[in-house]
Amino acid sequence: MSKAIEKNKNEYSAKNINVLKGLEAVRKRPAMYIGDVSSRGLHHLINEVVDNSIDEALAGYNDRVLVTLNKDGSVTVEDRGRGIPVDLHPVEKRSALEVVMTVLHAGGKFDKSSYKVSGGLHGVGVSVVNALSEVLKAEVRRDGKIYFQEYRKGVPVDKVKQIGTYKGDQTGTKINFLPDSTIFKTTKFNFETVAERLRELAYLNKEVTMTLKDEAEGIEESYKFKGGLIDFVKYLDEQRQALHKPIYIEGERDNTPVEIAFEYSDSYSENVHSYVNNINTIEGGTHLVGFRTALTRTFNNYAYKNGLIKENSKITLTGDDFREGLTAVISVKVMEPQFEGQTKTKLGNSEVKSIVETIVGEKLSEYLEENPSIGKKIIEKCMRAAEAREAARKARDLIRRKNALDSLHLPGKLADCSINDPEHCEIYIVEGDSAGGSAKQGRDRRFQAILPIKGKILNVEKAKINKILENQEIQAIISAIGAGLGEDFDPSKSRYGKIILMTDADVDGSHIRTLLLTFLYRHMKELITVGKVFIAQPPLYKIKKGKEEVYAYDDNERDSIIKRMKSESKTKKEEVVEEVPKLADTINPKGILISRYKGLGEMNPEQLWQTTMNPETRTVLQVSIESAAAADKIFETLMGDEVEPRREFIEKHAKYANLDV
Ligand code: 0RA
Repeated sequence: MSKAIEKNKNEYSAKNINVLKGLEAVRKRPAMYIGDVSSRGLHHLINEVVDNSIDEALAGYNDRVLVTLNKDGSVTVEDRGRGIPVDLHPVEKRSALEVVMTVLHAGGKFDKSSYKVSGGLHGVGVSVVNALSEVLKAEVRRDGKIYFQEYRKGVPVDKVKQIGTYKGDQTGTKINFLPDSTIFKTTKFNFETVAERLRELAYLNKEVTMTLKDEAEGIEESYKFKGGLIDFVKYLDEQRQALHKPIYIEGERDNTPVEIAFEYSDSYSENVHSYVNNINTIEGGTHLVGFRTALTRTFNNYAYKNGLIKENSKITLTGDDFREGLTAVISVKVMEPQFEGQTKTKLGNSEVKSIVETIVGEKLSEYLEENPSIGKKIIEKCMRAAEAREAARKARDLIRRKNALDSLHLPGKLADCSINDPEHCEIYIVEGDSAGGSAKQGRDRRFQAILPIKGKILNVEKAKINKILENQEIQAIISAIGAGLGEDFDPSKSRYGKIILMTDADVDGSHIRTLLLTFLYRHMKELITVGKVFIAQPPLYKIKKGKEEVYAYDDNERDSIIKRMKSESKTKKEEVVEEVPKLADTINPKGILISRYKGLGEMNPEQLWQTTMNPETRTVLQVSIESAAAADKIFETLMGDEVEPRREFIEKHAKYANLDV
């Protein structure tokens, strides 16, 4: 064997060891790479592959992405990009395809001159998907040939092989993977969750058609929006009355393309969604600051120049006035994005602020010169907002003077906890005084506080801010949490580390929960983005057989408990017969008593503690915003004026599927 070959061989095996180490690291601590191993992390696998296909689209080489949820539980993602390169990688000494699929962060090693998707959990690389898959198959069409490689838990089964040729010039990549069930808590994909992301990507990349197929259900949906962000804004405002057609701004400076669509509607809330390299920057950042600054300055200049605000008038329009009723989508592409914040979804690059500010300033001024009637309408709307803001300030001052909002004067109904360490304290906001009473008795008073809420709180989606602030229940929530409200809201001042909503498992209960969530979402949003809001899960059934008493939290669990009890009865037949009570109609023949809890009030304090409040044994669902746009849409649909879309929505979703609760 010649020296050169020997050296290569050594190099090759050294690389192999590194690869195995890399894959092992991912499998050992998957959460480091994909956030968690719940349903959310599972769905990140699809996002990761799709992001790569979208990268090809951004580079101008792909117009179609097809995602298939297969019957065997695997997922296939196909695109019409350039195809992952297959030639021998000069440094790694093996096929580039194998490198991309097995080496962590190999994407970066291929001088792809597109915009990096490295925000939050995105951009970790397809090798992470490979490492977390029982089986992954990659098929590449490139230079007239079809190449293939298969992997098990990230390790190649064989070398990259040519398995055929194709006619025409349609290059592309097809990746099929089966998530590793020993890693993920669940391996069941949710059609709606995947659809939500593909729809979002279709709005953000108007040239791409996204298709989602569910083979088991036989459903297929395609998303393609010629209007791009304009269509996105229209969709967000579907159930609001728009004041004008969306305003569209597009421009590029220093290699940073900026695209924005916005409109004003009759709503009181602001619905602004920002993206960097297709990643939803839920915490905002410099691109958003640039947009807001330009909006305020340009509209104010326009208003004064055209005599819409008199020089001597008392009204000054502030940033807040231009935000009321504003629906906007901002999408920028940044070469080296820096992501900051709690969830790494806040753009930090300072240069982006002035880029966006300049582009919006120029283009919006031009637009207003050409569309004076729309300009006038918007200014008038903002003047009304300024007046309402003044009224709200007065209302707030009035209530403040009564000390109704501060935490020095806690609401009488609140049973506070005894320790004074927010991190370890939690507050249960409970529907109804009777359940509130049980919760107060059942709780661990050292760290659990209880705030009972009477009936349905105000629908904040439909009320003006002064009405919201006058509402007693809302005042109680604000002062108990103690972190202020709206612009003054400071999540670090929250008196509790967990805000847990506990409502009945019926229609009214779910309505009250939605009202509470809407309030928190609109006025204390950071509590949700930092993951402090939870939903308690009381059991739906109590199942009793003899001395054994178990709780079931859904119908499936109920059925499997009954099945187990029945099979146990078969083995001890005589004992069961003895125990069958006379009231046979409430009890099934095997002596199993099933009672359905209608409300929290039906449980005594001890039961409530045991099933729903004991941190050792309870389940609480964390409310998260995977996509702020989807969350907005949910609240608007559930709380808005129109009845028909709400009915349709509830029928379709039944639960808060998109909120990922
Ligand atoms: C590395 C380099 C290039 C493209 C890709 C990877 C790529 C990855 C995936 C994953 C799914 N679809 C994909 N398509 C492409 C650049 C290719 C070139 O320069 O020709």
